[in-house]
Amino acid sequence: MNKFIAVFLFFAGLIVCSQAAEHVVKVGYPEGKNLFSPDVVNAAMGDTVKFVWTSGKHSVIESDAKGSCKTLVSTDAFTTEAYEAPKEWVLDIKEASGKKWYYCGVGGHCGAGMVGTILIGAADNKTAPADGKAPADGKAPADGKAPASAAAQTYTSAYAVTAGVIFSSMCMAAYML
Ligand SMILES: [Cu+2]
Repeated sequence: MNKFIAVFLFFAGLIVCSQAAEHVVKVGYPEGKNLFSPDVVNAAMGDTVKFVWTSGKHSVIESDAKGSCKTLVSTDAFTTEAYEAPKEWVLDIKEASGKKWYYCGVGGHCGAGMVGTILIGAADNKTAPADGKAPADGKAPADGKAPASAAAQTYTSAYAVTAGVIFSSMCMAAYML
């Protein structure tokens, strides 16, 4: 393994990551109660959240607070009709940061906990360093400067390759999910 491979892997990961991700939220009754699954999604600007009705009749209505069953009063608020499965509805994330909450407007569902949250621009599961430097907690130099010895250089390469591989696979996994 050499630095070229590390750099290649890192940028491959970056390219995959810079593409918009699609987050799927199941809408229905998959686990013994009406719910959105997952009920919390981490999204970034340009991503989409695809709601997939799996069973029953449900709607997706933007609410005014976490866990709230009250419709957000805003011209930008999103809302759907009450659809029956199978149905798909896609929400585009146009904001750089913030939170969106939503609930199901079908009788009794929200009160029973059919609510969801979209966290936009929040820290998510991309743990690899964004600047491409090796992690500071390992044996690689914490300041990111070129190491003085060949042994240290090997460590830097190994960390960069590891970070590149982890970063790439996490991003690809996130992209494919
Ligand atoms: Cu519902």
